[in-house]
Amino acid sequence: MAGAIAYISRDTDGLHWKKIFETAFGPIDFRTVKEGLGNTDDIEIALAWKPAPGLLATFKNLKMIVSLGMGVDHLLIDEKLPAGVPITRIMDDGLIGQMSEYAIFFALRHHRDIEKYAASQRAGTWKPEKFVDTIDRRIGVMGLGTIGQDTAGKFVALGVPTAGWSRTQKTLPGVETFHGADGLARFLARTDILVNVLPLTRETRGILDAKLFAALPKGAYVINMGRGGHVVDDDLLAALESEQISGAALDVFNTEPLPAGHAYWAHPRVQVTPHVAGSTNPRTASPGVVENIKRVRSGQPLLNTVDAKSGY
Ligand code: NDP
Ligand code: OXD
Repeated sequence: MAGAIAYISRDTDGLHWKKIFETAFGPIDFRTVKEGLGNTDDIEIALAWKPAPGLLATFKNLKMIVSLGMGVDHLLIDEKLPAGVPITRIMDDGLIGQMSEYAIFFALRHHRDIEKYAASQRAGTWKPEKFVDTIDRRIGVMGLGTIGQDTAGKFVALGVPTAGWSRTQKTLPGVETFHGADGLARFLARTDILVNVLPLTRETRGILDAKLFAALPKGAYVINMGRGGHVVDDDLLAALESEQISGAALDVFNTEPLPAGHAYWAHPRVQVTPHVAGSTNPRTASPGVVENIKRVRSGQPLLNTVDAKSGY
């Protein structure tokens, strides 16, 4: 039998993955961190979500690390990550679609004043809000990777003026694109609803700060589905207080779970969701993982590899 596949996540039991691998490969040696990993010298492949720092370095015969999330910051923060072992990430069409749904839902909820109407309904008041033309509610997507491109494309399909910002130059149908530090101010100045879907790296940590909020038009709305580490929380709270930012939908937080008593919980213009904008779906994520296991075992180049240097 080939080397063991280890499932390293405390969030779920991994049984879906076990079944998928048995269908693809027949009987397998599948181990989980919850049930015990046994002799870790047997482990060839590690599927990981937030592994304990230093754990992967103890697997002496590891051939591939697979991030169970599309974000990989949870792996790269491990200073002892075994050098030379390739890191790949899931490429999950289902999750990508969920992320776009999340952004579209909160953008439209803001654009169509649904929260205000919910408050009016509670008060028994018939009160049409001021009409805002869709072409005057400009979307800006920060991060034009696999998720940002899908999200931006779906906003374009809705007829919303859509821009995107990335590190390197991009050309995308219907999307006004900006890139690099030089393009950021122009991107922000034309953005009424900001969707953050950047990866968390040395360069992007704390990017959603007072300076960035001030560069958006007054009353802009923020949707953060990237990582909590992108946001300077005190700056966002101050921008909400001054109404520079009119509201925010936040899925990810500097500390997760969001601590009890945190100002976001009770903020009337903040919607908190518990890191669920996109959930890994083994059905849609597994074909790429199965393919990569075949590839690593046959010495072929891997798909969806992560560049540890750039951090994504
Ligand atoms: P990708 O790696 O495919 O794309 C990243 C994008 O960010 C690229 O367009 C890249 O630019 C851009 N970027 C990176 N660094 C910078 C920088 N310094 N300045 C400007 N742009 C930059 O990522 P995905 O789209 O797959 O995922 C993005 C993130 O979404 C994940 O890392 C994760 O944090 C988050 N996520 C959150 C989930 C949730 O449930 N909330 C679920 C899944 C993911 P370029 O194209 O030029 O390289
Ligand atoms: C991911 C996530 O990175 O769930 O996939 O955040």
